[in-house]
Amino acid sequence: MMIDLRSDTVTKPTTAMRRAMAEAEVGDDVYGEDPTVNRLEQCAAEMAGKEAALFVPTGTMGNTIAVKLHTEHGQEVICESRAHVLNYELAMLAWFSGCVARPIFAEGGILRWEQIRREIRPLGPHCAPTGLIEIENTHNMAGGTVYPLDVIREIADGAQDLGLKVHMDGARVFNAAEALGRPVRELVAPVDTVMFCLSKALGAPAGSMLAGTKADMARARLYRKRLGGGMRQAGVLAAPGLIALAEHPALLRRDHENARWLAGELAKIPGIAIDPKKVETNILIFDVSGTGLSTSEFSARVKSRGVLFNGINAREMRIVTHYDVDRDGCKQALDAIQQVAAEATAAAFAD
Ligand code: TLP
Repeated sequence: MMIDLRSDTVTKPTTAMRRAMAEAEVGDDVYGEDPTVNRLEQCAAEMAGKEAALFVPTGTMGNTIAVKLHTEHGQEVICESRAHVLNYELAMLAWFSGCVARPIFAEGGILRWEQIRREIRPLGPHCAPTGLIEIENTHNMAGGTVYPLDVIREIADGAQDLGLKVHMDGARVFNAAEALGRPVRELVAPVDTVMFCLSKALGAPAGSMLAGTKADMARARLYRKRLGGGMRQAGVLAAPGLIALAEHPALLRRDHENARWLAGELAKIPGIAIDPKKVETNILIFDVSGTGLSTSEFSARVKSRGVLFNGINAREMRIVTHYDVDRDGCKQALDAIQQVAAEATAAAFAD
């Protein structure tokens, strides 16, 4: 059995989820007649404190629809330079919405209003105007970092004063809520739309939610159809989503504890660099270049010891903790990492 720490997307549906899928009451969701999807959308809207929510197959589709809702062709979308919307969504900003990204690098992935304000552009003879501000919470490639509430509020207030909308890519907003000890609805109250994933740390086999105003979600439904996301008897997927929302937020604390524990142990390994204080949720990003190995070599060597995780560039690797890997699994992963690093550093000295 491999210990799979590549992502929290790899979580398998629980027995309760599989049972709920088998027993789900369904209808045609394109007619709005799937009772389980309707319940999920209502439940998600309540948890997000928004008027309405829409069930979408993926986080990528949720973000794509949100960008389309708030922008016009030929505009810029401000985001952090390591944002998922910019780097991992096949240029959907451009492909579907006709926008370009205006990336800003921010320490820890957390943008501040002051940085954003400097990059906002009006329409001019040379400039494309800003159409939308996008923030990612938690920030995946910055290591699962969490937006402080006052920073979200400041960004949303500043944007509102200028008539701009804010979308939160909250793929892991439940992890942010757990880390802050605040309900999700409080974190997303200041933003216009939020997308969050059921299929990541919350453990559902598929699906994400987009939440916002009733009017925006009515338009979003049409964009979802255009993108091929009208899913008919989708209740079989919504049913595990309801369990994910009801039961799995409470499990995230354990994932965060495992991540912090792993970070503390990794920091002790010669050749590996990580600041455990920066690990706030379930994502660890650490530098293995001190071992003399490339990240692809490092992942190949841990894989041969039964552990999976990958590089995000030539020096840094990412581990994501989740409910399918308990503390014992994390210990086994740590053993493998210790062995690989020790062998590599010993070989480097022998050279
Ligand atoms: N993230 C995946 C990969 O695409 C990198 C992962 O393994 O972490 N926003 C954020 C912040 C995400 O991390 C992801 C997926 C998405 C959006 C997209 O969700 P899906 O995969 O459902 O399209």
